[in-house]
Amino acid sequence: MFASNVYIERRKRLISDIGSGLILFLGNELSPMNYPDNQYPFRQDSSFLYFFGLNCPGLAAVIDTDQGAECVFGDDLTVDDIIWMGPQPLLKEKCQAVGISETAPLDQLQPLLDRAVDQDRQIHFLPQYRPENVLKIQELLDIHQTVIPDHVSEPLIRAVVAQRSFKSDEEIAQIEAALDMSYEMQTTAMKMSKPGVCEREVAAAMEQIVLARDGRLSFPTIFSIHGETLHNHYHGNIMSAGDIAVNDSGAETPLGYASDITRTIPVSGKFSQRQKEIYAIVFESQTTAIEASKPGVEVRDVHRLASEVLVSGLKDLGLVKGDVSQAVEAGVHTLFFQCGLGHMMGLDVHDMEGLGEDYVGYTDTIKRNPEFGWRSLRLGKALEPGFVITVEPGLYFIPELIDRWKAERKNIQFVSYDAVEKYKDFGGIRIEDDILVTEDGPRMLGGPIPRTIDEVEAMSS
Ligand SMILES: [Mn+2]
Repeated sequence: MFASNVYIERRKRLISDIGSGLILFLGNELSPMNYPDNQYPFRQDSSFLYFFGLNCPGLAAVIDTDQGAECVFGDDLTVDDIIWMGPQPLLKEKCQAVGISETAPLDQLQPLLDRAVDQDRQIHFLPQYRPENVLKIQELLDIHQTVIPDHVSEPLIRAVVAQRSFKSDEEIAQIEAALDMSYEMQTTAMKMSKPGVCEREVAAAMEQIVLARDGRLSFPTIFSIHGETLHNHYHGNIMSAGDIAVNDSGAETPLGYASDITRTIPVSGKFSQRQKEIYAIVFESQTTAIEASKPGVEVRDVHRLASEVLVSGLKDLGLVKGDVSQAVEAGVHTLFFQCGLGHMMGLDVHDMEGLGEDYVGYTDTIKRNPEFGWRSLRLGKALEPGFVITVEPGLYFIPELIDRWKAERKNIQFVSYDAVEKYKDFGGIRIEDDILVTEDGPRMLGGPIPRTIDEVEAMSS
């Protein structure tokens, strides 16, 4: 964990932002896979980690903003537990390391909250995404689970987003530690991707890299020769010469910080001419988007710019015709680029998504565009120094989507369907990097991972 002062300062600011009432944080529980004692690896809630740094199950915390009091609730292991799990530091000891002096057994949480309810005090809590924590809120606060979303605290969401959106130096160092693992993952995948190798061998090698470094995957690996499927988690294809494999993968450090990098790898070691042409368009789109990622610039405008570069490149290849900006205005890019340009990244790979994407990526005046493609843009608002974002344009040739648009004669004035037909077997290309927005402009985080055609080919052959 970080120095205790980091957590103390974060909570201090939260107390002053919220002003009155109690704040209730629920940590995560161990979650069973197939029977109660066989559990998924534990992952603490990211906001709990952010404010309390305590990476163990079975905890809750209450901050009394009126009195400035903070208490962590949890039970120490019994001798029966220690027989199975070994000795652990006492909760009190763990809490001292994050600047909390008051702890209490879990059974004292309910009476404390009951007293607060009796006194008509407000109890702030965040949206819950785990069923057991939904049930805990129902029990603790006597709010039926179906209406809990109506009772979450918008001021608390906003206060948490306001802090977590701006990464401190020690957080940047964590993200770069995750990116060191990404470097190993990506370059290993480039070297391993050969004709006859199964995708899952590469996925397994990447997972070994993070496990051996006391990390884990920050999300299930996407490694596929069918990169046109945006979130393809099937790893059963045998790679052949001429295939390109999309490797969208990330690591998480022991403190919980993520990386998220995508490279597209030529299985034979060399891209074909056609693959080079599409790769070069995505590369130019990404480079342009990264350069544009400066403080004050709205990401929805960067997304539009990146889309225009994509469409302009496709126009040069004869797949699109007409005026490029009018084509993007008409949504032509969404035939080839169906998702968003990127998202915030930090303790969650899609940072704070559990708090509500629109609180993280949009504002009261900058609203999400509900149209196809645009609605998948998780982050649209203006960039500020301290934001860490991903920039991940791509071109995806999805046969079913092409067939549907063609049948509907959709955007027929802009799309040369006869030319697009020839790309239905192409697959997809995505390039993704993690960027810190600074006063001086964008900074690509981590050591450089091969990204140009020449660099990727050199590492892949
Ligand atoms: Mn991403």
